[in-house]
Amino acid sequence: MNRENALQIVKTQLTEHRYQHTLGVMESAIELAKQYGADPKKAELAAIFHDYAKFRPKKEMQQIIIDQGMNPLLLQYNSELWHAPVGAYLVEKEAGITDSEILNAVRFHTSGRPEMTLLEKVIYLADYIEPGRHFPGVEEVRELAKISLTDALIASMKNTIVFLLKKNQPVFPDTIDTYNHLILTKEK
Ligand code: DGI
Ligand code: FE
Ligand code: FE
Repeated sequence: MNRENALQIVKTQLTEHRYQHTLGVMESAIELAKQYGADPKKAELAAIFHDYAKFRPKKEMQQIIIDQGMNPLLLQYNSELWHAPVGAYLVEKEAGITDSEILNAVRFHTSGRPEMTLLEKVIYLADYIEPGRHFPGVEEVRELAKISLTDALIASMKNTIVFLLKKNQPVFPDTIDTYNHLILTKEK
């Protein structure tokens, strides 16, 4: 699928604001892919589709999580987490994307997972640093992304975890596991 077709499909699923965010993620993902040796075409498609399910009704997402045998723990945590795994499922079913690397980049773009692939890391980070993001700490992560994919990823996960802790929100185990794995496997 080419960029134009993909964009046309996601545009029907998103608000204008979220569509602009998607274009930003696309731009950042292609740049990071080229810089760190991931496939820029896969990065482009994964970025375009990463938030595909963002505006699906909660009830629909809940049902998909149950019916498709996804991690039942998801249902106990913030529903903001659901659009990632549900998105991977719907992007395959409705948009006909079959590439498992792209689908996994969509699936793990919110929580991450230990042993993330290069493409998954690129999409996770691009989602965090795309030009439309303005939260505190993002500029430092943008600078780190020029030097080290791992360090930038650790910084973005750390910011996200701290953000959740400050709001007294639970942190999904995959998020913590990913953070721990990155720290434990980081070369000293
Ligand atoms: O969909 P986006 O807004 O572009 O970004 P995202 O897919 O990274 O979603 C992040 C949202 O999910 C953010 O509002 C925080 C919320 N969230 C809730 N629990 C967790 C979580 N995010 C992560 N990474 N880990 C959690 O445990
Ligand atoms: Fe998202
Ligand atoms: Fe996003």
